[in-house]
Amino acid sequence: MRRILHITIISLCIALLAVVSPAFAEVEVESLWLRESIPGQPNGAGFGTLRNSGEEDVLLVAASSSIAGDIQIHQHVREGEQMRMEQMDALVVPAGESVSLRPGGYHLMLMELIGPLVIDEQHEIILIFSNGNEITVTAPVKALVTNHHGGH
Ligand SMILES: [Cu+2]
Repeated sequence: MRRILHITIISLCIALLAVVSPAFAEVEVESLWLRESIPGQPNGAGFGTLRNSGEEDVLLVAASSSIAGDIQIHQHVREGEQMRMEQMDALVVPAGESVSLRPGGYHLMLMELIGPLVIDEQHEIILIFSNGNEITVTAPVKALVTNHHGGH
């Protein structure tokens, strides 16, 4: 009797584990926002956090929006004294980790904007991941606020 109960409990545990651990990676997009357009700049930029709660690495492979002719994935790379933007084929979001897209780092580059990005407007951005996830996010336009350290 005791033995049967024991086996039942083990079976239950295995069943629970199967439910709790997803078989494939899960990606979430958090607080995606777009930078207010700078006059004379035909391109825009998007920032936010990509979170991977799954057990496998996932790559952001593409993005699109009706407000831009194309969206590229960019990073900033240092070249001597200067920072320069470089297009990436994909951005890796490691298993169980999150990756931040922020000014001066990784970002979405909105090419050929159909119009300027105005504060408080919202635009839909579609993010496509290597695991087949296609996530549509409504991103607000915000002013670019730089961090002031000291300022004296
Ligand atoms: Cu860029």
